[in-house]
Amino acid sequence: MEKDKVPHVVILPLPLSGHVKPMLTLAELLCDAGFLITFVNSDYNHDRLERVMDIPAFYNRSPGFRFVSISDGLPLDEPRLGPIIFQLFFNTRTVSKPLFRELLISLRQSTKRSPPTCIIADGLMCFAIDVAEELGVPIITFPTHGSHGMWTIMHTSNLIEEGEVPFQEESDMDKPITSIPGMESLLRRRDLPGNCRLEVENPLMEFIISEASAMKRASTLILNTFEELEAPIIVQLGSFFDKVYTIGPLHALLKTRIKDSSQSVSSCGSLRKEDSSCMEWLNSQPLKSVIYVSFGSVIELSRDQLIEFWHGLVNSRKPFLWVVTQDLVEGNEELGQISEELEQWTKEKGYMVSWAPQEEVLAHPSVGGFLTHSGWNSTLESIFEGVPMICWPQVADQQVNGRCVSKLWRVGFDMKDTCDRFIIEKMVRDLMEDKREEIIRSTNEIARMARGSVKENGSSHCNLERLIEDLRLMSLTN
Ligand SMILES: *[C@@H]1O[C@H](CO)[C@@H](O)[C@H](O)[C@H]1NC(C)=O
Ligand SMILES: CC(=O)N[C@H]1CO[C@H](CO)[C@@H](O)[C@@H]1O
Repeated sequence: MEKDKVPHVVILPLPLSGHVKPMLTLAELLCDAGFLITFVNSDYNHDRLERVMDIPAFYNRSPGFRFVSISDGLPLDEPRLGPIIFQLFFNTRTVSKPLFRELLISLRQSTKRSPPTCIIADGLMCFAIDVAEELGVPIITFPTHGSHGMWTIMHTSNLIEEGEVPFQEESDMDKPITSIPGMESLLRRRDLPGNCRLEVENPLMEFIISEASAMKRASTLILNTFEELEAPIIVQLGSFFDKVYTIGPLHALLKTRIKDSSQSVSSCGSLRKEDSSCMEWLNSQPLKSVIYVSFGSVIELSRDQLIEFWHGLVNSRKPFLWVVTQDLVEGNEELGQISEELEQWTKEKGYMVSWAPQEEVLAHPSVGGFLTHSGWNSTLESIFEGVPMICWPQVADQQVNGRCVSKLWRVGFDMKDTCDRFIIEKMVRDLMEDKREEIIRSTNEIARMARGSVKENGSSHCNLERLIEDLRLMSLTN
């Protein structure tokens, strides 16, 4: 291949860890295919990545890979969680866009590496489409949601036109939603993305609607899902995009394609230091006895909510492994006095860590259930490992994911809009024993399909091959 014909893919995630992780995984897979990769981090995330991984050693193993970073417009010492994340969204257009444009121009002029031949950008970073069009570089959009979440978000403006949104939060939250084609009998008001509970004039609504509409200007779509899980909606998405590549679960595809994936950079993609001591604790627990609890990286709980979860878990009398991040409680509110009972049980039957190696935890034979915020990436990991879920969705696509988990795929129960120790206790008991029968068969069946999809000749495996071929062609015709 001539030097100037090497595919060079510029990858631009939304600077939040749930989005960075799947993008990094894709970047590694493409690098493994012999492509040059420029991965565009925010300064904040890059700084955190440097703390958890040895980047020079990684460059040695993957000479085609380079990280660069640009500002996201927020102060470097401000944690990216809670409401400040909305500011981060808006900043992408004002702060990140001109920086990204400059970056692309300099990459083109660089004599060290061949010029970019394609951009892959997060579905919430549509400013990149403007830049790509202006500079004549092909662009692919990769919203890191599942297909159902994505399809729902794409219909936000239809929901408003049809008068289904907005609604009062106290109003009938179980009213069915009918104006999303292909999902007529699935969603209720309470299952719509968190932002649908806002006023239509809210800047966040405006942001979501315009991103969803801009995304369609990219002719190619990548999704971290697999055909067997969401086929009917994937077909519908095909009417908006020339090409749709479903290549998930990406973390599993990476493991099947790259021999030594323990060395992979995406294993550091959660951008937090993992506490592996919980693996030993899990070794000492009975088969499928443990409920694993994690609310991901951007959700904050009030003190009361944390206490409800804690009581519910303890009262269920099941051993639990709980990820309690330093900033899990809103504004780092003091927990104050904790009852003797909670402390005692937690000491005997619980284990808390500040961050867990989630993929390994879910794969551990002692883990029998997952209490999750239903972020897409956690949902996929749990599906892949055949671990049934209790969903406590809070924002964005999480509400849709929770509905799919409970109603469509029947791989868990949805606890949305409640946070009460009695309900939590009952749900944990249902999941771990009383109603496990109802869901375990479909959980195993869907896990089997997920595994099949990433194997040789599996749907996601083949789709990645096609994507790689397509990216090669792009670099030749560009
Ligand atoms: C994949 O498909 C090809 C062609 O049909 C076949 O030769 C090969 O054995 C298959 N591989 C596996 C692992 O099934
Ligand atoms: C495959 C993957 O992306 N996994 C990550 C999903 O996000 C959680 C929370 O940020 C991480 O812990 C997982 O490793």
